[in-house]
Amino acid sequence: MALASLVALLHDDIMNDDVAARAEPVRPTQKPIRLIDEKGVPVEGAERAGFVLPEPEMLLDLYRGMVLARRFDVQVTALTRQGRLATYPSAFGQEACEIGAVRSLGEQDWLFPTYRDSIALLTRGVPPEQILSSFRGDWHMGFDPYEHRISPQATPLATQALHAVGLATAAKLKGDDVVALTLLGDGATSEGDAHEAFNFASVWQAPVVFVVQNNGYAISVPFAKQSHARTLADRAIGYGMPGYFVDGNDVAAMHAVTSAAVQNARSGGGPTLIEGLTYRIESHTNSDDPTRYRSKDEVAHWKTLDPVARLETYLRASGALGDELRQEIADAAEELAGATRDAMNTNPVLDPLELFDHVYAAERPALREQRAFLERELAATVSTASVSSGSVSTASVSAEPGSTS
Ligand SMILES: Cc1ncc(C[n+]2csc(CCOP(=O)(O)OP(=O)(O)O)c2C)c(N)n1
Repeated sequence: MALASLVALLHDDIMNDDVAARAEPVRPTQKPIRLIDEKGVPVEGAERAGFVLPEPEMLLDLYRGMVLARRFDVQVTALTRQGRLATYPSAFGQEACEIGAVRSLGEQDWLFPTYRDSIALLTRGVPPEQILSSFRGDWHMGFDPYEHRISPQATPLATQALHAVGLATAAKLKGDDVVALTLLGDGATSEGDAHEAFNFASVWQAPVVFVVQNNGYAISVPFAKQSHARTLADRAIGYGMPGYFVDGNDVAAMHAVTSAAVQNARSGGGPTLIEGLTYRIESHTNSDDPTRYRSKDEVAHWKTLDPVARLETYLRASGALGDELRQEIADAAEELAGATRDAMNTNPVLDPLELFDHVYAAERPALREQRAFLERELAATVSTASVSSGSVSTASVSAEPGSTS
């Protein structure tokens, strides 16, 4: 066959009816989708983009989840400052993104989180001491991924998005009723892994939902220095999947949009990219000083958009949340904080060298070298620590998400 005919045939094959019939992907809205505004008032009209407020019971559940998550987050930040944990990336201010997204999953679905998403794990039922074990410096992840259907909290940016696409594609091939939801930061979308995940999720029509928490910064790098795109949700158009630009501090909107995306994935509609516009109120981790790269006014502005206060105002005004229930939820949050403190009140005996025990059945030379390197480092740390304080800190041997680059 002549080359020209072959090329023509291939062209016909590529431009088949299937491609021609593909629908225009949903285009992200100009303004972020909102259902409840920053004053706690329900939004009407175009800003809702056709989404409706979740039922009062669900809104109360989301409120409870956010109150518990915030109390946990504040407690863990305090414990980290006391030296009980080596590191903790706070999600203060991002509760609506995390809890709105996680609450849209069924028990059979999988979550692929990052280091910042501890409150998402908490909301899905992982006990505090299991969430915090790796942040204390233990070499293992602390919880059973199969029991909770949650992958390890990824520190290398965007790798978890590829894992989510892999699991979702496998589930689709096996005919399992499973959706994978992955949480990414805005900085993570600058990684090649995010591109590969978005692209192949769409090519394979994998049942996966990407939720990007755009909290304005990748450590100290502001969003404007990472992307010239209007929104990250706009990128979905290029990948041929629906994209939604959402007010990430409105848990009602986050839940409504993510639930629709999960439902769409479950019924064979393929992946969705959701961008929640939010803000990290705390520092990147306990080793970061955000005053060096953002202004007091900026932080103060975002505090006025607080996701927990917003839903509380709405629920109180609508009569769904009275004083008694509010107190009950506050008490449950205190109980959780107390249990978290108690669980962290011991110094675990950690042997960092155990890290090497379960990597290969037959240890390789490179690994032996790394073990020897760590042994030398530990010996140096022990001698410095015992000179200065007479004790060894577990903090000195743990990875820190912000310092891995
Ligand atoms: C592949 C990779 N490159 C660099 C880093 C170093 N690093 C740790 S956190 C971070 C910023 C991430 O920002 P973002 O994805 O927006 O998430 P956020 O911390 O704001 O939630 C960077 C660059 C890393 N962990 N992994």
